[in-house]
Amino acid sequence: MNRREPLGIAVIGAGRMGADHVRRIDRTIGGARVAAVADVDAARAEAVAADIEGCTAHTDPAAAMAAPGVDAVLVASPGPAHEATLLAAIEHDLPVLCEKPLTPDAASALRVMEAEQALGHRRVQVGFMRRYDAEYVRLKALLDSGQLGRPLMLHNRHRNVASPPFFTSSMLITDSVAHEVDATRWLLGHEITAVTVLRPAASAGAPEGLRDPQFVVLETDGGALSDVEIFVNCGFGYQVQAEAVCERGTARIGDGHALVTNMAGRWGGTITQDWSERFAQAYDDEVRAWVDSTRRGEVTGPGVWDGYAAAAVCEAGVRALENGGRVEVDLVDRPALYR
Ligand code: ISE
Repeated sequence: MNRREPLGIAVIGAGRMGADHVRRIDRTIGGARVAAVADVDAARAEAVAADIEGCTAHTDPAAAMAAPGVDAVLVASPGPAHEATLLAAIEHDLPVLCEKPLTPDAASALRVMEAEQALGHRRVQVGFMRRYDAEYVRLKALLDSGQLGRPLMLHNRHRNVASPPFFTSSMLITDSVAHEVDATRWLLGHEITAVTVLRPAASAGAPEGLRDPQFVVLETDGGALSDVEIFVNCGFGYQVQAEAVCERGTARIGDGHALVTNMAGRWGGTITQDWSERFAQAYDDEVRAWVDSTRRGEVTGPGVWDGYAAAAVCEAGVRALENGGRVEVDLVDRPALYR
């Protein structure tokens, strides 16, 4: 790859996330261009590609990856389609940024891990974008500094205004709590060893039959507890908050108090309404960091091991949701490539 040239990216999946990443690469971050777009819906791929000079549209991810000028791949298709795209990208030794989940379950994540190990070097970054959010980065730096002492508990709240029509009760774990699973592992530097899911009465604001909200308790190999309130039809806003309780103090992020107004005898602010607004800076910095490191020939950020660990924890979480009780997480030994 000529590193003075912009990185040519094939974006796989032109839905909400894919189209947002295309816009981000085209207009917000430097050093890269969208060379190809693929989507099962040809019209959607063409509509997204039409705005970008020299960008080709495809329905087959393999054709997009083989298109002229493609040096790297950004995967934003639905989770069940990731494995085939990742295996093809690894086969062609292409650098990848893959939206979460890496794959929907631990077995398929292991197959991707085996392929990357056979290649002999890391090629895949997983899109756990909270690791790039300015507030999470500050919390991580504070915990790592040791000033607060050992972290004992992490309290997380994750609220969405409304869930999409296809959302199922297990997706509260696999699609939403997956973020807290990664944030817990990353912030604490621990692996998650067991999951318990408690189910309060379902909200009348949730679609019929959806177990919403849920209360998830994650146990870690460092002896910490991380709890997650997940409420995907809270109705009032998009909120992601975390509070670390440590031996000598606590630290909290996500209160969203950037602008506080005083008016007519009241004080207040606004609540973001979705993740593209709340995490805009994180997405920009994540894609920018991936482009920059790829142009340097390096792989940084969360990788296949992190995607696999999250998938294994979420799988245990779904079993805990369905059968009740505490479910242990069974991870394979961490291969040398990911140590
Ligand atoms: C969605 O897929 C995301 O990744 C969002 O960050 C999360 O808040 C939402 O609950 C998920 O459905």
